[in-house]
Amino acid sequence: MTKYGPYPVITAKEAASFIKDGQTIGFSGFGAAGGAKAVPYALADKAESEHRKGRPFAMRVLTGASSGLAIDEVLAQSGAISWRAPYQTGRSLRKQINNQDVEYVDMHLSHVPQAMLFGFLGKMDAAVVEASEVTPDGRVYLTTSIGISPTMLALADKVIIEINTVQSPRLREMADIVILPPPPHRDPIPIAHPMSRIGVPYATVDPKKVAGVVLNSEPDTVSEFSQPNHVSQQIAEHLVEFLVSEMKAGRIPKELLPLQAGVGNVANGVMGVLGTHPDIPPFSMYTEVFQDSQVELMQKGRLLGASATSLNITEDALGVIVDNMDFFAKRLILRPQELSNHPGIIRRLGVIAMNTALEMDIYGNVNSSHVYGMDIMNGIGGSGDFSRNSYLAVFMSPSIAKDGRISSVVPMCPHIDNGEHSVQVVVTEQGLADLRGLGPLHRAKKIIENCAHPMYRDYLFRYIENSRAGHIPHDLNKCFELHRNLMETGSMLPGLSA
Ligand code: 0RQ
Repeated sequence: MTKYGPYPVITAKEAASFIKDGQTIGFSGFGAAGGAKAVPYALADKAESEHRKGRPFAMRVLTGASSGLAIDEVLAQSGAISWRAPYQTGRSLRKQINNQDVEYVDMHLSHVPQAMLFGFLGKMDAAVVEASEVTPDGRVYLTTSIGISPTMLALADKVIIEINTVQSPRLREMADIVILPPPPHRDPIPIAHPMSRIGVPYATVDPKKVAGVVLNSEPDTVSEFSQPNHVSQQIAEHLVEFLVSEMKAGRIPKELLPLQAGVGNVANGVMGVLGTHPDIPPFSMYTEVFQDSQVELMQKGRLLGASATSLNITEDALGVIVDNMDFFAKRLILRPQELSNHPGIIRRLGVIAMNTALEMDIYGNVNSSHVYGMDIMNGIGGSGDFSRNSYLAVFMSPSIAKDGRISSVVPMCPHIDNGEHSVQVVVTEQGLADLRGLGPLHRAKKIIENCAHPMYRDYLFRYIENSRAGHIPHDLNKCFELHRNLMETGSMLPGLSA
């Protein structure tokens, strides 16, 4: 048998044979970065073969956040997932979740490692983790993401390491790994700056638990974001104007504060615009995922340093980092997600959080995850970790979707990820509403006037006028009328299109 140090080299199929129906399996990866890529395919084949024989085979699947195609598409399509946490973005899995074929637990991402450690998610039977190296004494050098891998390696009964030969061993230079002990044994976390390092560049596994090493050479497959369109451009301009005026007023220090930017096309576009604006000084980021637009900003000296848990970047952008590692390793830190998204650190550093909403209501509650309050899109992700604890929480969204058939400003959100208490600024391409210090009615007027699309403003104003008075005026017969119309006719205001 071939060996990798003291560990047997096994095939992905052999690795899959260790995994049984009903088990809880953790896979490395945060977004498409650093995910296990060989064993999931073998597990999909195993599931299909078992199902053909009339035998059940489905796993409870945990990852750091969403995954690459291997899990939320391939494994899902083969019916190999029965339960999934804490986040996903796959079309196939989304459909299965909304059909109740897969049980889905949508979680704050900073909670996941500690929920595992506290035993809140049950026992982990096996972990499949991508690495660039595992040493005989159990040091595991991770690749493009850290996520929950250190915790999985510590807790899983059995471990399979996918050694990825195309991932640069120099990626370890960015890793800063520590597992927080459970309460009551916690001390203050000594991160006082986005670039503070407090750990070691490797995760640790008990070598006796390593069932085998699978050799693999598949790169991460991160899809390209669309170029910022005029809507993201306008959102970014409103936001930059606001940040600059806050700096001038002395409410944000003139060197700015660390920024966090959410996921998706809008957030990626906004970062691109914000990073090149002449009135915004060079800044740092304390964020969750590092995206393509930030690589160039770093090279140009606009982005001074960034802490994240994942390099969710295209192959070309990763090539730029690896080819210039002496430059990037000093400016990029990858941490476990309980630290990249840690509420206490976010509050200490004064992070300005900028996340995306599917819809917001007139009082400033935000829904980022559930269409009609029922159908999952992706999940809350890290948006709650950052917003609730930030210096300033901004939510952005185009004012309309689907050619105007949907308004993203509604009377009441049928699902709320980030409540009015955690949301201070909302912005659409129409404008920005600064909600700080405003009571509910004042907030509503500002959001409708500044952020709602003109097509929907009269409806929204009429809604407030006809609502029952109270601290937060509402009409419980009508608060979901727009959503009901959308479900029944395909348009929130029937007959309306942009
Ligand atoms: O549908 O895909 O059919 O075209 O939703 O909308 O405008 O492309 O937005 O890609 O920026 O994603 C909130 C989903 C936005 C994302 C969300 C439809 C619209 C389109 C996507 P199509 P856009 P984006 C971590 C931060 C939660 C997690 C998070 C997300 C599709 O940002 O998942 O914030 N966020 N993590 O047509 C029905 C509405 C709609 C709607 C838009 N009101 N109803 N459909 N769409 N509005 C923290 C970090 O540090 C990273």
